[in-house]
Amino acid sequence: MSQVLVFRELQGGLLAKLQAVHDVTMANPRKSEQHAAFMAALPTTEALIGSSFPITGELLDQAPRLKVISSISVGVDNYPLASLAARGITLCHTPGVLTETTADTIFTLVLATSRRVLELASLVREGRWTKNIGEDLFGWDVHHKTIAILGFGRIGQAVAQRAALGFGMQVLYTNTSPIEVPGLQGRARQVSLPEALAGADIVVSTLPLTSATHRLINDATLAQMRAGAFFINGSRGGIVDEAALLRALDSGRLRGAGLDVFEPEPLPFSSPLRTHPRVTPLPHAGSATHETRRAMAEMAVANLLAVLAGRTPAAAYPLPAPQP
Ligand code: 8YV
Repeated sequence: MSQVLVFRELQGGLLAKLQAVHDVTMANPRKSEQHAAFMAALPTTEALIGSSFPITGELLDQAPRLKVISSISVGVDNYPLASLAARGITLCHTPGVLTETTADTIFTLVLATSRRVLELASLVREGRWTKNIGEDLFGWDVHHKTIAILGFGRIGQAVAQRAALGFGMQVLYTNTSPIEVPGLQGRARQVSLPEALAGADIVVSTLPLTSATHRLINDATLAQMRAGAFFINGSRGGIVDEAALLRALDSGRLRGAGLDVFEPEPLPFSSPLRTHPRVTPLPHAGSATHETRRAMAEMAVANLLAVLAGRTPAAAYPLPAPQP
């Protein structure tokens, strides 16, 4: 029996599955009333499971018995990878199970932003639809346009399939190497970042947040985008310099932005992005369907149980080799 600390709520049944074999403490440190309990449990904790909370090297210093972190997420930017490697702590995550759902969300933002869905819905809901809509409310076509996908992992490839096979779009993508995606032969082309930015009507980020991608979307890269382009962020808020994005939107250089992620999150009430007329905002809902979040939690629990039982988990994240 191991000491397990659950730091994000688990759907019914999954907590009981952990409690059947381990000594489980539930404390979500993002909730002020539970933060002290989270910190108090760390010294004896052997396993962590949860998401959406930064586990720092300083926190790891408080958890000398920690063997494994099972993240209910595919992204691992909330974890100090080098510190985990140095301490021999296993990190598990949940790739694959959220790919299609997150790609659906991203393409929802592509369509909603290009076709100005929020503005049109507000017209109806606020009782302002009193005549046929005019050019001032027209959107822009998505079908058969060119989309650039920054980052071509599972989610980027799933977005490409939706774009090319569903909407007849030309796909440009950036990646460390060319990738053949089923059904996309000849419809998707690997290009450099400048070529992607200059060549697309719609630029989509599915990039992980790393030191190399932090603030990648900034004044300089936004200036490389086509005038009238759209930018969609379905990965991490830290990839965008939000002040630069606002400048590009206010100048009209960008026709619109669809944003599922921000920095920080939740998006502060004071942020101009919250109400900007050219922005379609979502609350980090990429994987937020009943089916997918259940599948993610089930995978994370299975990963944790496997590691604690001395078995190989389905999805251990490949940590960098410990530095000498
Ligand atoms: C997570 C995410 O589902 O998987 C990720 O990396 O960003 C989200 O889709 C979220 O952190 C809740 O677990």
